[in-house]
Amino acid sequence: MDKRTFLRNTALLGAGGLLLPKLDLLASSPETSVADDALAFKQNELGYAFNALEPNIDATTMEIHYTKHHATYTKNLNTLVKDNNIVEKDIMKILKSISKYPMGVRNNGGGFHNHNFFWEVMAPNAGGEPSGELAQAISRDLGSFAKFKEEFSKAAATRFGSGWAWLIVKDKKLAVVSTPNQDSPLMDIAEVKGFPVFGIDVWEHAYYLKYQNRRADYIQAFWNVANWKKVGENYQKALTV
Ligand code: MN3
Repeated sequence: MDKRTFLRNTALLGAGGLLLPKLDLLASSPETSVADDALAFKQNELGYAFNALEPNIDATTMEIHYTKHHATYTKNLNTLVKDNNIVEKDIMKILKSISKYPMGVRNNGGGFHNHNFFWEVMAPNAGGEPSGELAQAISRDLGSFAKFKEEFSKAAATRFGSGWAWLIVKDKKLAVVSTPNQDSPLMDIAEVKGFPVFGIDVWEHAYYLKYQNRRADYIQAFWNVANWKKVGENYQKALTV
């Protein structure tokens, strides 16, 4: 029996009143909650260590970003889903009709989905340039890889306050956009709607510990961790939706 199964079983026993008070306390602590397995929305596992993107993104930033910021959006979303009796389990469907949901779902559902997406478009030993159909599409729709980098970097640098810059597919073509706060181009309220294939978080929590106010330096370093393999897969997927 693994730890989680043991704790779930003890929690279930606790619900039946069969446990000693000491174990009952254990079962009610947050990290051993019986509800954990039943949560509607979960953080994707990080596919690499917190320090794997050093020196471009430091380990402490990654750890706090994943275990605190992203974890909080996820926890809040699950609470909102429960409190508002939201039955939809597909986050993309929720985002596509976000105007019908409370503002908290827009903020936390966006934060939940954007970060799951973000962890995957970064990788250790990555960077360089995309290849294949993605590379061809970038040249076709955005001029060249160099022009795309310039346009995307500018969108990220000039997003006032907190938000994201994105490479999206709209009407089968690539475009660069940015969104405020935790909004996603998938949302029906987005200024320009599309399917995101690449993106950068430009909230200060994504870079402040290492780069302080130098957002431009963070954006420049971000190109060194761009996971073009995953972005290429996202692009293929985007063409089918
Ligand atoms: Mn963030």
